[in-house]
Amino acid sequence: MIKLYGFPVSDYYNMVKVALLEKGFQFEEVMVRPGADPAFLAKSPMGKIPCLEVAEGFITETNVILEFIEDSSSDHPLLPADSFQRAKVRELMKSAELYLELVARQLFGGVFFGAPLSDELKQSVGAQLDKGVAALNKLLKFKPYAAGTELTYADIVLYYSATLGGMAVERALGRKLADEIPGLAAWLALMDRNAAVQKANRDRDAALKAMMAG
Ligand SMILES: N[C@@H](CCC(=O)N[C@@H](CS)C(=O)NCC(=O)O)C(=O)O
Repeated sequence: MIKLYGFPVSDYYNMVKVALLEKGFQFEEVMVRPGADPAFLAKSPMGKIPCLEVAEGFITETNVILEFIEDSSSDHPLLPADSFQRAKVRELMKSAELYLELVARQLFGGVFFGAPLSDELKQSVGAQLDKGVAALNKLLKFKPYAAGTELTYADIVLYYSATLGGMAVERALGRKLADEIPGLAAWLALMDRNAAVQKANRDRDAALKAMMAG
């Protein structure tokens, strides 16, 4: 059976988990924290999560895993059939990751793990965010989904980038993504009703609770 290695608090892990759930794959979750444990590095060369194990071996890098999931099952496609529209979905996936998730991620140490958050860092992230948000506003459709009328991987990547990233941005910079991205709030509410997202979020919240308690 497919195994998903990682930790349910991770936004990248949840992108893959939601895709597997949404496509109806059977899989087992293996709890592992990212790091330099040689046994894990043998599976995930950078020690990052998520990592997917299939019959043939291991796959890392979320966007690559998502493409693999799509290539592995034609049921319930999460990419459009038309090649231009597929590219537009991939453009949104990449933009959400590069210009929102990875920008906000620079704040995670300060916001979630008590590292120093310098004014310089906040200013730099704020300026990167201005550009990222402007770019996303040009690409997002919200009709009602991120790339158009159907749920795609762009929704899944954007959802976890905008929720965890949005939390860090709000706490560190006092900026609410929903105030800057028209349509985001209604779309987040739509995504919150998705059964796969609900399952991943329930597991995430339980893992967070256990982390806080222990
Ligand atoms: N490029 C990786 C990024 C994944 C990633 O950053 N995962 C985090 C957890 S959310 C991680 O493993 N961090 C540990 C590290 O960066 O060493 C992907 O697309 O899967």
